[in-house]
Amino acid sequence: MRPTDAGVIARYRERLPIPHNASAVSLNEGNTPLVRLNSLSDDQREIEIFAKVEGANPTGSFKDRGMTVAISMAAHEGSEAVICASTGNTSAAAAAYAARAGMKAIVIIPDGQIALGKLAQAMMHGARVIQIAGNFDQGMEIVKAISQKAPVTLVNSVNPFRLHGQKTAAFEIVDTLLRCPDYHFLPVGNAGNISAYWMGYSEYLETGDLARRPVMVGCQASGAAPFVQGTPIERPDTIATAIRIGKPQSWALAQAACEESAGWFLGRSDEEILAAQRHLAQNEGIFCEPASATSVAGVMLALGESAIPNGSCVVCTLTGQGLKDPDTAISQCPEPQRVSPQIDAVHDAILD
Ligand code: AN7
Repeated sequence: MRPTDAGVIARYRERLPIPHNASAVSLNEGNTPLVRLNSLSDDQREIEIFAKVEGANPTGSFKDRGMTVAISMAAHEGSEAVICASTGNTSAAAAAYAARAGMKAIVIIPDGQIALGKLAQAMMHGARVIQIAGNFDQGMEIVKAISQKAPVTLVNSVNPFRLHGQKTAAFEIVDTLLRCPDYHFLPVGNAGNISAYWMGYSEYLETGDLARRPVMVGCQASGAAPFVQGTPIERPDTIATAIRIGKPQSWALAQAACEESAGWFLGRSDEEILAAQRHLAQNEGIFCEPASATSVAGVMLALGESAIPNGSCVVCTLTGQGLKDPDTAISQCPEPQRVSPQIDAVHDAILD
């Protein structure tokens, strides 16, 4: 593959609603690793568990798949500026792809509730960063209103091109496994991604590339679990700031994905989410951000409840890279030992 042939638009263009004369604004996103989780797979029960490692995307999250399509279309339509509300990853991706397209990015973030790496990305890519003394849901209402009256393109996942880009992750999973997973677990915040995966699996079903679709399991943080509670919530709270969302924009689509697939939503506590994050880091060598570990915490719960039948193939999406949130990582690990710079001192310390 030549470098110019990489990226989700180049690889799946015929399945995306993009005019032939629109050029791709791409950072060669997609084609992310599907890694077998050996510590959770069970040979005796013939349960195979895979992680789709979306942190391997150019800006470190799955948002790049949707952003390449949304920004390419915004550029094609002559837009000079894009806007989004974000818990962090959307703002990082919007800022990067807008920079590549020569467009202005405006990002609205909740004050003090965004992981440091994501803030660094938005700032470094030159976005106009506006912090509001409110949460993501309030930011979402503001950007929807502004994009109605100002000449800026909204690039949150209510922009349909975002979901079309993100559905390519489902295509890649099927193209790699050469089969349909039986179960697909993923973290749910604003609910765009679960809707996009369902769209992807459904399109493969329509074109005969699949004979059936997986059961979709949406995993939320207990403190920010509107789908589990069955109603939007006013004050979502979780250490997994990426999914600190109480009023998901793609509610109906996500609900439909869950119902049509005979799936379910589940909630996991912050402690369980962090335990899953550490488990992946320490047993699989995969460093994902806390929100992403929610899908694995969900798989662990389902395995414990025997909700996964023997012989199942399970995929969980790890939506973002662990380096995005160094504070949360460091705060749950023992401090590095300090010793004097002498052979004996270091020797004693490591044998301790
Ligand atoms: C790592 O960046 O909503 O259910 O503004 O960053 O499609 O919202 C991030 C969401 C999961 C939830 N994992 O996906 C934003 C934003 C990570 C995320 C989700 C997000 P959706």
